[in-house]
Amino acid sequence: SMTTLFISDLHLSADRPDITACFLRFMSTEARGIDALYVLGDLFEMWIGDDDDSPFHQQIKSAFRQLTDNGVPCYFIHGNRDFLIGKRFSQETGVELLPEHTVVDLYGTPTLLLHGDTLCTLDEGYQRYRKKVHNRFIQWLFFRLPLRYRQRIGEKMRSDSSQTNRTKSQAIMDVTPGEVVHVMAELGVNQMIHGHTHRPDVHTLSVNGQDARRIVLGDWYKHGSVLICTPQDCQLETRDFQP
Ligand code: LP5
Ligand code: MN
Repeated sequence: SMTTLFISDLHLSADRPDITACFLRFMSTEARGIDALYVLGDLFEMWIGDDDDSPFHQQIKSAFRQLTDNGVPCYFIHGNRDFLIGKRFSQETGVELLPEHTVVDLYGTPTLLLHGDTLCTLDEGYQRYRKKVHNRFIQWLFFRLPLRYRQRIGEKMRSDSSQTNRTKSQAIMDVTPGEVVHVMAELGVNQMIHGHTHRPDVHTLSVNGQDARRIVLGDWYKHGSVLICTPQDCQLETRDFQP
């Protein structure tokens, strides 16, 4: 019905049944019959491999499978928590994995879609770390470990990350304004949609002398968060956990 929905940063986990319930309701109600659903990363709190087939993961995967079977195209861009989502997940769900920077035609407007972590160029520690964990060989080694060990490594990385984040400034944790302009100019787009920073907003800016806009999606920590785009406009909305 001429609607495209964007979500990101749900950080789904078995520990947060409130988020899961809100997401499952979203999938079985307002996501039905739309033109497309885009998930721009951090769908999961963490992902250590497609072989982690817990009942919780099965529940989430079947929600995507039902939607794609109903004819709604679903797309996913990796976040910094779930960059290990792979082909098997895609086959099981019917969700198409897109490259980290993807330009789509959003009702006539070329729009760059990305998670947003690549725009945080002042966070040098993170960018160095990112390069390592995106390395194919390091990932191959990681996947050779039993699931339990990967789980433990993931949990350790999570606690280290929230520890170091406390000492980082807000400017370092946000996108670098110059990088936003640079990336948009390079790809020749006037619109960008991303998540990661958990600062939902619509920013206007100028790229090569043209009006541009950057839409930032919200996280699902206290409520659901969705960007609703129609041929007319895009609107950020929230969804209560307890409707
Ligand atoms: O995630 P969040 O919100 O806490 O902070 C992010 C950045 N942190 C991360 C780390 C993830 O949270 C951990 C996810 C685990 C995934 C599953 C395990 C996969 C293992 C894969 C092995 C192939 O993304 C944080 C940013 C913040 O966003 C804001 O943008 O600042 O960045 C960091 O905390 C990174 C530190 O600054 C640098 C840590 C250096 C550690 C180097 C270890 C390298 C190990 C490589 C080999 C396994
Ligand atoms: Mn993120």
